[in-house]
Amino acid sequence: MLRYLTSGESHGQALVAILEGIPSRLKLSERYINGELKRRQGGYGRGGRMKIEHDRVKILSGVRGGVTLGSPIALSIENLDWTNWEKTMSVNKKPAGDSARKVTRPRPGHADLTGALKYDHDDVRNILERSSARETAARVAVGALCKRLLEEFGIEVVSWVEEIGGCGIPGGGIKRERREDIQSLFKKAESSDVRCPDAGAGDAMKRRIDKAKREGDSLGGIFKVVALGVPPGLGSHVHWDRKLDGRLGSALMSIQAIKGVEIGVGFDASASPGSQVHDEIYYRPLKVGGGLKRRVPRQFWPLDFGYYRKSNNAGGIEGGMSNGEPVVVRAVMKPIPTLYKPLKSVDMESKRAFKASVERSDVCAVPAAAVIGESVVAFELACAFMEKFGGDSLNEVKRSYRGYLTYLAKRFSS
Ligand code: EPS
Repeated sequence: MLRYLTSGESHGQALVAILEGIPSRLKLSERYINGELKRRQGGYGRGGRMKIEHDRVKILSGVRGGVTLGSPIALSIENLDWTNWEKTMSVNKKPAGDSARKVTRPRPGHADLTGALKYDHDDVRNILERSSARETAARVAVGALCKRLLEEFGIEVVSWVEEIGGCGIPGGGIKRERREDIQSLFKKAESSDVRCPDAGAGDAMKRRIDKAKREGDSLGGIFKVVALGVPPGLGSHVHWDRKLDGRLGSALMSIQAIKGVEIGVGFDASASPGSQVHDEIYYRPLKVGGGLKRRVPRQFWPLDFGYYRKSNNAGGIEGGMSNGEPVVVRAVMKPIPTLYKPLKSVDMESKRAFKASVERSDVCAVPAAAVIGESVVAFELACAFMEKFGGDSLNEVKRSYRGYLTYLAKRFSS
């Protein structure tokens, strides 16, 4: 029910996105989206480009008077660096000589070589401009709209960084999965340069980034995304392409430089027997006193349908469906392949081996990747939510959601 496309080159005029399927009458402002764009731009270890860019969205259509119309929403984010690239990236005039800034030396770990072969380009710039992680600014703008929608239903998507270059938080940060504990970790992460809720681990990460920078190297790491307030029943067991875990995995893997995704305990599940992995099911009668009204709160949180778990190794997903517990995913980002330290490659014109260094690069972008992770998770959850409760106006979706919660409370409670 929701879909989007992005377009734009890293040093082109702008990044654009069109998102279709957001219901009408959702309050939305450019300011809200800009807040998310700013979060993505931050993070210790970013390079010179982020000093040039100050990402701001322009909503071109689909919103009137601060509310969505139900029509496709077009967004654009200007590249401020464009003024330095107008000749090189000109749409109409073929750049010549130095202004072409032709690239014939593919970087190991990038899309450069395979992209040039596949798309029949002798200038690697025609590939790297689009494969650049600059594109994620557009995805964060789209994710912001999805977050705005999910907020209406008490669903919150947060993230933090667990590890950078081997320095990490012991135990990954989560002790208990109460909403308040997760919110408090997130708050700490928001005030950290590396988006790490543990101050000691955060300092170690920064020292590690400084060292990599001195050595002309780059670093990857691990981030966690948690979605709170997700009702049971998003996604489905009935078919492979409806499974929520499959969709989240695909969305996270599609972020530039992501090499692995885990849901819940993920790869650790291999070491323990099933009796220690699966989350046992408990039931407590719904709180009395408020009757059905209490059970289906206006703000849709806390979600209480009687059943609960004392652990969340499944990461909130069983059988391809959300089970009412927090949805917990982790992703690993490889070190950025644009290095100051020369790596061996082959010049595509001369076919000679070369070892080249670059002029400008981020040393580490894991804190930014965590924000991008939130955005793609928000999009997938919003999709699954609209599939189940979808309507054309926000009120229609709310009626449907309220009806579902009422049904759960009535049908499966004592
Ligand atoms: C990127 C290279 C750098 C990063 C860029 C991603 O840009 P430049 O080549 O202009 O120095 O800063 O990331 C962004 C611009 C961004 O907004 O995140 C790459 O090659 O992927």
